[in-house]
Amino acid sequence: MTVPIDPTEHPHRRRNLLTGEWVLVSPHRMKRPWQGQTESPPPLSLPRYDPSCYLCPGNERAGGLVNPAYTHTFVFDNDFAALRADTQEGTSQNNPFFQSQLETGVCRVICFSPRHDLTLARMDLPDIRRVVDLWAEQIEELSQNEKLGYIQLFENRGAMMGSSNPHPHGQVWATRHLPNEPAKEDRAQRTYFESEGTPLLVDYLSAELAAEERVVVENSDWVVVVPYWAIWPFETLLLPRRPRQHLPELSPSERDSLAGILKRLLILYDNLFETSFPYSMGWHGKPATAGDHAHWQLHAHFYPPLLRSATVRKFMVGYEMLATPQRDLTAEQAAQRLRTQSEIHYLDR
Ligand code: H2U
Ligand code: ZN
Repeated sequence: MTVPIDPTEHPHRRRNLLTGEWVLVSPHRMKRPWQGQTESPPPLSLPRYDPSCYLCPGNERAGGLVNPAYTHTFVFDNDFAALRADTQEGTSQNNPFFQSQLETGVCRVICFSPRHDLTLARMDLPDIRRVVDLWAEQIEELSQNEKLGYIQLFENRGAMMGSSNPHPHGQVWATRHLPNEPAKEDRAQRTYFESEGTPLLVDYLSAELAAEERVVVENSDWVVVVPYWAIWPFETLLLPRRPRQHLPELSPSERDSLAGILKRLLILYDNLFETSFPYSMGWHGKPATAGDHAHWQLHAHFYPPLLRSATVRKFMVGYEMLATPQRDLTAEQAAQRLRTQSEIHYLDR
């Protein structure tokens, strides 16, 4: 006998269409008590300028270079880059047990604002638009380097996500090879496109808009959903309404509306637990290699670790590390919690 799944009661698993991997959903477990680790919340107020911050304008960095007196955004080569641009081409080791390939690349740090005390959630729309333009410029510029095959833009926000500094900043790492996550997404999107003739995430968004229950915020060009297969409690996926393969393709008005939806989403996040919400976010767009990437749809992932409050996070440990990710709160409940927050930042009320 087949029993219909009640997603609010029955343990079930959901498939991530972008990776082919499964997440276990155990909705009945939310009520279990928590006596484990709690985190310290981020400091309540920061100075506009911190003389000891290596990202503030005019300050010296760890490598000895001095930041200019920048007034909007500022990009520099990471002083402790994980990659080097000059490694010899094409060298690999093909021993069946010890396989390796030389990796070539570029690592840069992107300061979003000269203001030490701001976050994207609290920046003005024209300044967030400048960050969008800068992201697009980085993709455009680095894509022209034929040694680079994939450009990853990301932001680690908050000490809980390993950010080394509260000053608003992100990073770009560009590599010759396609990294693991974009490689899985490339395969899944290509397979879907070959059989259906339309991009996977364009059709997925239509299905989410019809279902409504996982939509968090939307505007004329963009939609944010808690994806059906979310792993992190309040994970979201930001999608353009129309087919767009990478950031440089966005029109001026799509960049403005992107700044708008980013701010709205990040305010909902901050309001959820009245804290500067930690997360890792990043953009996935088409690879920088030549060839047909019609199967690619641009999107951003937000992976926030918090679960119950500003101080209780989700741990990805035992079962997650050894078997499959698991969540208690359903994606629908998470979307509902986010959607019903005020759109006015708690610090501005
Ligand atoms: P995270 O906060 O996401 O770790 O990013 C900060 C980056 O800034 C980190 O990769 C670099 C670190 O290597 N950095 C510099 O390039 N110069 C410095 O003076 C300090 C930090
Ligand atoms: Zn600073």
